[in-house]
Amino acid sequence: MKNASKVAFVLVIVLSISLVSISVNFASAQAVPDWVKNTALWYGEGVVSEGEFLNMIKFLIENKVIVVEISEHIPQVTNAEIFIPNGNFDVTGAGFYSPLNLEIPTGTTVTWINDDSVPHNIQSIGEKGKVIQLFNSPPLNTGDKFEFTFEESGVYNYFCSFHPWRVGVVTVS
Ligand SMILES: [Cu+2]
Repeated sequence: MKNASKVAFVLVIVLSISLVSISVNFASAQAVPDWVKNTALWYGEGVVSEGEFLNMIKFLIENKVIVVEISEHIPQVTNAEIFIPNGNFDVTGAGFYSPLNLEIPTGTTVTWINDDSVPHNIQSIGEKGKVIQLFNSPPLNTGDKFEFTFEESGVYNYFCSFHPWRVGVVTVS
């Protein structure tokens, strides 16, 4: 029982070193030196210390008997789009931003695209519904785009200053 828990402990250590991938190079398994085998045996018998045993594991990794592959961190580039649909200008119409509440992870670049027949702009607004200088576009003619990258989580409201009844939301988490 004592030995089993030691083995479990070591497995946890090794697995936490490499969250990505571990493989054993069986081709060189016969190259495992006797001192490694003895260290494992003696560790099981309580003769050698945990430190010596872990040094032995380290030796196996450094000599590629245990192959540890750690993939490089590749930053994820995420993009999302919000369409300003045809008829968005019409206060009596249903031309809501699409999507009306965009939910995205932090680091996402959002592109607004004006698909309406008249110019619009995108103005970030604060809690009281007034324009704040966070993301603010010039007038966007039909087909024009505006983009902003959301680096911090939060709920962001915006509207079009020409058609202030059009309020949209970007939720970043
Ligand atoms: Cu507008």
